[in-house]
Amino acid sequence: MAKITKVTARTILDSRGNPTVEVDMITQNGCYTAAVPSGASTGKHEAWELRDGGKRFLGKGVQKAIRNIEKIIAPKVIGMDCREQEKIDRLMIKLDGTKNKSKLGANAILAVSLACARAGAAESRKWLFEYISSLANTKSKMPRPFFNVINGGKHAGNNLVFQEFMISPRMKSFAENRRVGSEIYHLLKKDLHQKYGKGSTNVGDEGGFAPEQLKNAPEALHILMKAINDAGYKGKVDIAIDCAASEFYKDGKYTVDVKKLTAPELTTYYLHLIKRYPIISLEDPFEQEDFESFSELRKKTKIQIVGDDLTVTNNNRIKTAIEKKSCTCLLLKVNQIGTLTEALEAVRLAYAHNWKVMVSHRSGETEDTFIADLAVGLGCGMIKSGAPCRGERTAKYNRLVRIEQNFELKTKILNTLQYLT
Ligand code: 2PG
Ligand code: MG
Repeated sequence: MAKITKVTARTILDSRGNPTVEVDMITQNGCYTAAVPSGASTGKHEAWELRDGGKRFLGKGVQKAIRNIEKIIAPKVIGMDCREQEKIDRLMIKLDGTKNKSKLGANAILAVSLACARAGAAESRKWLFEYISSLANTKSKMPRPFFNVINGGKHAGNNLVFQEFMISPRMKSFAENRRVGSEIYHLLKKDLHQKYGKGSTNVGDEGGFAPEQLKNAPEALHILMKAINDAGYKGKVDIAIDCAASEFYKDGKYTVDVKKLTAPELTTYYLHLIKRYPIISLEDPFEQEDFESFSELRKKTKIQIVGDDLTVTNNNRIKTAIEKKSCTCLLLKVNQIGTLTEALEAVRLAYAHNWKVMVSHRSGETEDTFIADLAVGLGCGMIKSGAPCRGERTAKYNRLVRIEQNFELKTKILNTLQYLT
């Protein structure tokens, strides 16, 4: 029995300088900590992030969430076995009793849920990723990274409507992918500086450059391709875009580079970009209620169509997207749904319908590296955690290199054992 003896919570600051929740779960053997991230381009249907309102932290305080953890959740989970992840998550869902976790707050519930998984892993003498793979019944695998190197939309104060321009190298190891990502990132910085001057290399919320001078997606893609080619990786690096289209949608039209486009016109624009650039993945190409336009685009291209604001890691929304054939990949964000158990259910549903899964950070992040282990444990093959720059982003990528090193070692030992027997 690995009994929970205490649960405490506190306010920490996220990467944007806003308050967020951190939890310590204490067992007889140790103290296990987890923190909750926060989005900017949040989907309408995401679980509820509880904020205090009022003057403190300009209304963004999380004291109510902390009180809910210490006064409502803690007394119920103390004495339970931290390895009972599902039981504890279901208990919190019941204690909350609302559809979107608006009573206790998804930020309160998730912090406990993630700390519980960490405690459970340690008490089971497992790496967190191994523990997650045992909970999810999946096979661990290193993911390939998607580095967001040019920021736009809500994450930057520039003119780019698409939120994220990502590069994804296809090298043999994660460490090599990280190196290639870093090299391209720095060459891009040099190119931007040369072409547009100093201010163009300031970074956005996720560590990618946010040049005011770039007017549209083709300009961003053009300079990105130059950096990839200059770095010597032509043909070895793919591009992914998160359009976050709900943010530039209003009254039936999408405002893209001054023009107001209908969904079919925007589809034509995407197809044009896909033809010209090595784009392999498009996330949220249309606004969050338009399942139909997603499926129209899906019919017309073979590249990956990712649901984020559309599906919000929520099985009801994912089911609709499956029925309507809107996507081929689920973006997995644990704080969109609020417990690890429900996030794993979303993965199960996605896998059962041959969707891929990409694990994702939020634009407001902490130093917590949980999602690195989550991506490995689920064996989903893809993670996006921003640029290869800024501590809260590199924390995840560096954790993945640590896992890879030890994972390799373990596989080697296993292979030797097989050889010996
Ligand atoms: C997204 C995310 C993460 P945010 O839209 O995919 O990159 O942004 O956390 O602001 O929702
Ligand atoms: Mg997104």
